[in-house]
Order: sequence, then C-alpha cells, then structure tokens
Amino acid sequence: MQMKVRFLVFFFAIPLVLADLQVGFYKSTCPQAESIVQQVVQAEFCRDRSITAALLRMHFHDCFVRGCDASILIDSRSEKASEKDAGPNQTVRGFEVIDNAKKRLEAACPSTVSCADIITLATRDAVALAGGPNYTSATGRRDGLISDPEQVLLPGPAISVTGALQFFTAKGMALDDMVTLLGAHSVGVAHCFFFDYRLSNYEGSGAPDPSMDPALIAKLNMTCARNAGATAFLDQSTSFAMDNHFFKQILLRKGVLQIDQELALDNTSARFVSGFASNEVVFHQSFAKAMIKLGSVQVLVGNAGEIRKNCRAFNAPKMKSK
Ligand code: HEM
Ligand SMILES: *[C@@H]1O[C@H](CO)[C@@H](O)[C@H](O)[C@H]1NC(C)=O
Ligand SMILES: *[C@@H]1O[C@H](CO)[C@@H](O)[C@H](O)[C@H]1NC(C)=O
Ligand SMILES: *[C@@H]1O[C@H](CO)[C@@H](O)[C@H](O)[C@H]1NC(C)=O
Ligand SMILES: CC(=O)N[C@H]1CO[C@H](CO)[C@@H](O)[C@@H]1O
Repeated sequence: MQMKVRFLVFFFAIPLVLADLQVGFYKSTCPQAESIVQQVVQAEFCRDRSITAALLRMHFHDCFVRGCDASILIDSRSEKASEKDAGPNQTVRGFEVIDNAKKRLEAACPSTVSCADIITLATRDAVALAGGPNYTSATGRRDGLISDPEQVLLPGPAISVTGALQFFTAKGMALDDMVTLLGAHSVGVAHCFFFDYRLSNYEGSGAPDPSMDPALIAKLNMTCARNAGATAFLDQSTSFAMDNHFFKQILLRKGVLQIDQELALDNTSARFVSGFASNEVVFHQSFAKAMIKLGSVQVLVGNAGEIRKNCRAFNAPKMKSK
C-alpha cells in the first residue's frame, strides 16, 4: 500500500513540474531574492499604482515572443535593433522597476537571479498589490541570447476571438486561459490609436461600432479629441483593481478594445465571461492558474541562455583564458 501510494504521488507529481522551474529556486543561492523584488515593487506601487498594468503587459509580451526569457528588456543599439523597436512594443513600460530590482539583486547575489525571473516575480507581486490573487511563482528561468524585432508577432486589438486563440494555442493555452488572461485588461490603459476607429465610421458604415455602448462612445470621443497621445482606461469601472469588473463592463458593452468586447459577444468565449463576471473568486483562481501557465511558456532552464548582469544588455562573450 505504502509503495503504491508513493508511486502514485511520484507519478502525479510529474505534470506539476513546469519545465524544470521550481518553487523557491533561489532558496539557497539567494534567499532574499523574492523579498528584494517584492520591496522594489511595493515601493513603486505606493508611488504609482499603474505599475501593475505595466508589468502585466511586459510579462505577456516577453513570454509570447521567444518564451519568458527577458528578450523584451534588451535595449537596441545603433547597429542592432531589439524587440523594443517592434511596433507593438512601443508602449510597453516599467523597465526602470526591473532595473532597480536587478541592481539590488546584483549587490546581494551577483550573477544569480535572472531578469526573466525578475519580470515574473515582479508581475506576481504587482498583481497581489492590486487586489488580485497572490499565487506562488516557480523560478529558475534563464535569460535569452536573442532579441529581434522581426520575431515580435503579437495579436492586434481588432483581432477576432478565433484569430486571437491561434496565438494562445501556439503557446499551449486554451480558450479559457485566453479569456482569463485578457482579464489583465482589468487594469491599465490603451492609447486612442488602438480603438478610435470604433468611434466613428466603423468599417465604413458612417456610424460608430454598434457593439459599443453609446455613452462610452461619446465619452471616448471627447477623451481622444483632446490630444493625439490620449489614453483611456481599459476597465472603465475599477481601473486599478485586479477584480472582475472588467468582465461586468464588457457584458454592458463597455469594452474599450474591440477584442475585449468580442470576448463577450463571441459564443465560444461568452460563457467564460459570464462565469467570471458573476464570481470573482472563480476569476481569481483561474487567473492565478493562467498566469503560472503564461510564466512557463518556452522557458530556458539549466545551462541554456545566461544570467544577465544588466537586464538591458547581453553579457559580454566569455574570455577563453583568465
Ligand atoms: C489577444 C490578446 C491581446 C491583445 C490584442 C491586447 C492588446 C492590447 C492593447 C492594444 C493595449 C493598449 C496598449 C497601449 O495603448 O499602450 C493593451 C494593453 C494592456 N494589455 Fe493587452 N492585449 C492582449 C492580451 C493581453 C494579455 C494576455 C495580458 C496580460 C496577461 C495583457 C495585459 C495588458 C495590460 C495590463 C495593458 C495595459 C498596459 C498599460 O496600462 O500600460 N494583454 N493590450
Ligand atoms: C503574498 O504572499 C506572500 C507570501 O505569503 C507575502 O509575503 C506577501 O506579502 C503577499 N502579498 C500581498 C500583496 O498580500
Ligand atoms: C466624435 O467626434 C467626431 C469629430 O471628432 C464627430 O464627427 C463624431 O460625430 C463624434 N461622435 C460621437 C458619437 O460623438
Ligand atoms: C455560435 O454562433 C454561430 C454563428 O455565429 C452558430 O453557427 C453556432 O451554432 C453558435 N453556437 C452556439 C453554441 O451557440
Ligand atoms: C520602450 C521602448 O523602447 N519603446 C520603443 C519601441 O519602438 C519604437 C520604434 O518603433 C521606439 O521609438 C520606442 O522607444
């Protein structure tokens, strides 16, 4: 009996190991790693609550291009463009928080904690601070050696649910994961150029997008008339909280991005939307699970890649002799 139980435990434990990432990977090599990241994020959050949105989007963009390998952090140089030069990356922000955490981690435990893990841990902490679930993140990611703007293929805001799903299934995720992760649009903003085509003459109809609440059309129209770089909150109800109001809003036709509104209208995704809108606990549980999945997409582990010393640049090639 004892043997059988042990065998079963061992057997079932396998799928829980996420590609060799492990909870508490830095326990012996840098015990203060997670608390250092948490302190930096907490300090930033007190200064500016929008850091949660910035980190969530950074984490998503990192993991969907070459896996969660911090390729998004590399600065471009005059002779070599990086992911930051790609169109969709133009408005990614929050890089200073990662730099700040890295600086303190290098002082405490040099060349030990990867930039990819810093993004993952910082995002986890920022989500919890914004009232989202406080989940456990496995660590042990390594930093990638490539950052290429040509490889940034991310869905745009006018994509359909079916179209967007192809991006997610390519990363091993299902429709429920996608609807859940788009719940990250519970925080943060979008620039007018990502949604203003919905406000008038939508698809040449001479009228605004009929799927948007007319009061929201009028409001956004005023916001965007003010200046070209204007932004609107993705969740017009509770714009800084990782709660389930985003799902309630799209049921009321108050989705700012077309893809967000589509989630409520498409009959494949609509049932997940109503489920999350009516039960925040279910949304939070699903969000924790989906974020852990997101953070394990195509990770580099073991001896792959490197541990960058500066998150914005690859390490210098190793010298052959000392
Ligand atoms: C089909 C998938 C997705 C599309 C088409 C999409 C599109 C967009 C667009 C167009 C913006 C506005 C950016 C700006 O104006 O600066 C945005 C913002 C944002 N996205 Fe997504 N997104 C998707 C999935 C996700 C996922 C999976 C996450 C995270 C798990 C995420 C998190 C965010 C956050 C937090 C913001 C606000 C950023 C800020 O305030 O700086 N998005 N997204
Ligand atoms: C999340 O949980 C960790 C570990 O229990 C704790 O240290 C941290 O303060 C929690 N974060 C929030 C925002 O509650
Ligand atoms: C939005 O503003 C434009 C002008 O910038 C105007 O033509 C249009 O009628 C407005 N639409 C609504 C719904 O207010
Ligand atoms: C979903 O909508 C399509 C048409 O857009 C329809 O053919 C299909 O039967 C619907 N499925 C369900 C489950 O309602
Ligand atoms: C944050 C960042 O580096 N954004 C860059 C994205 O790419 C454009 C060029 O397309 C740069 O101008 C931005 O600085």
